This record gives sequence, structure tokens and C-alpha cells, in this order.
Amino acid sequence: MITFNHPVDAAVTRDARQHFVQVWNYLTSSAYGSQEWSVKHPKTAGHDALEVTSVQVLEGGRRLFLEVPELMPASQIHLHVMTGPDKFADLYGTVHQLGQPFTDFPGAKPLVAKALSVPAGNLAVTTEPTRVNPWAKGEGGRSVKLEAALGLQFAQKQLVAKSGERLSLEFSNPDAVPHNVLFIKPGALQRVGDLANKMITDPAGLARHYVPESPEVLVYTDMVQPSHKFTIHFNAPQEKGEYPYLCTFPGHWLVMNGVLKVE
Ligand SMILES: [Cu+2]
Repeated sequence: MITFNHPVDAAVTRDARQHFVQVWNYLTSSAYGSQEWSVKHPKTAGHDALEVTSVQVLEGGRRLFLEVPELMPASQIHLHVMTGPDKFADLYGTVHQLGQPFTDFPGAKPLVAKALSVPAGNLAVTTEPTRVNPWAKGEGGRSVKLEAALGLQFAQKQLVAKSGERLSLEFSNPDAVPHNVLFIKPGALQRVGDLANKMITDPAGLARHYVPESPEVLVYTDMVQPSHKFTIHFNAPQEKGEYPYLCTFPGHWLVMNGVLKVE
């Protein structure tokens, strides 16, 4: 039942084929963001279109009742409703539970109650194992400390190393959100940052520590949770130059970056 603050055009809205209704679910997980999943087929990405079997125009056009017998709890429902010739209203909401069926119109069909097994916001199960960090174990080198700072920053904007120097880098995160650090090839900041931002919708993003697949990524830590530390051991590049470092938690890299100067 949709109530408008102005009458809709009854002549066109009465036609059930002019309206479109779809639903989908989000999956709650420790990853950032969710794909849009079918409600009817929970392990399939996509939306379910629900048939509108009739439209009742009530109260002189100020109220529309769309008869949607399949309506079910869903993270999102999208109603694309025609309100006049070539005029549409798009409405989005969450269906937590269904009320009593509305049947106060001629020809109302009694609803057959359906067993609805999938609540809105069910838990995601990612099958991908968490990636093991290749630099977490190994021979130690010169101790270097890097710290996350409030406001999506690294406390150290610049680090310096000698060509080929063995380093043990301890990255600590006193912040309230997770961060990581990736060292990448000179000039690659924008490209790697763009790839990281795209991982926002990747269900395996967290298992991959939001490290993009790119030959320009040299060395990285795991995603480090608030109040945690992570140490990696690696050799600074042989070639002298300015090697950017960044956090690839989607959205952070633009401000959360620095430069490793290899001399
Ligand atoms: Cu970050």
C-alpha cells in the first residue's frame, strides 16, 4: 500500500503491467559491502522480479495497492511505480515482516501462506581460505616502525632504506578501523588504489586482505585490526627510487599513503 501526497493518474496506474517490483538480499559478513543476492535462490547473485497481479486505486488516487502475492521478507524491495503517463516513482525499503493481507477490494484473492526460510540479512559464508602472508616469517632485518594515525593517515609519511637492505617492518594500528600497508612500484599509486577501491564489492576481498592482484604490488601486510600489529620481513628494492606505500582498505588509499625512499 503506497500513499501519495497528490493523486496519481488512475487511468494508467490501474494497469498492473506498468509497475515493476523486485527484491534482493544483502549478506552480513566481516567483509566491507555485499553483493546483491537472490531471495528465492539464496546462493545466486541477482534480483527476483515479483509479479504484480492487480492494482487498486483508492481514495481518489492518493493510495495505490499493488497486489504482489509473492511478497517476502528481503533486505531490499524496489517498487518502480507508474504514477502518470511516462511518470514513475521509485521506492526502496526493507521488508522485515509481512502484515495481515489486505483484501478489502473486489476480487481479492485469498493468499496462500508460503514458508519463508530466508530472513533478510542472513550470514555470508565465504569458502575462500584467508591468504597466508608470504613475508610474515623469515630472517629479520633493520627494525622499522610504521603506525596508522587518526584520520586515515600513516603517522610516518616517509621511510628511508638502502638499496637491497633487509628490513623488519612493524606496522601497528592504534586506530578504530582496520588498515594494512602495501609497498608498490614507483608511479603505481593511482592504479593500485583504483584496483583496491573496486574490491569493495568482492566477497573474497577480506580473505585477500584487500590486496589487489597486480604485478605492481611488491610487499604487503595483512589487514591489521584495531589495536593489533603485524610485522613483515623483506628486502628493500635494489633499484633506487621512490616507492609508494598505501592502505588498500577500500576508500583509504587516497589520503592513507606515503613514500619509501630507496637510496
Ligand atoms: Cu586504512
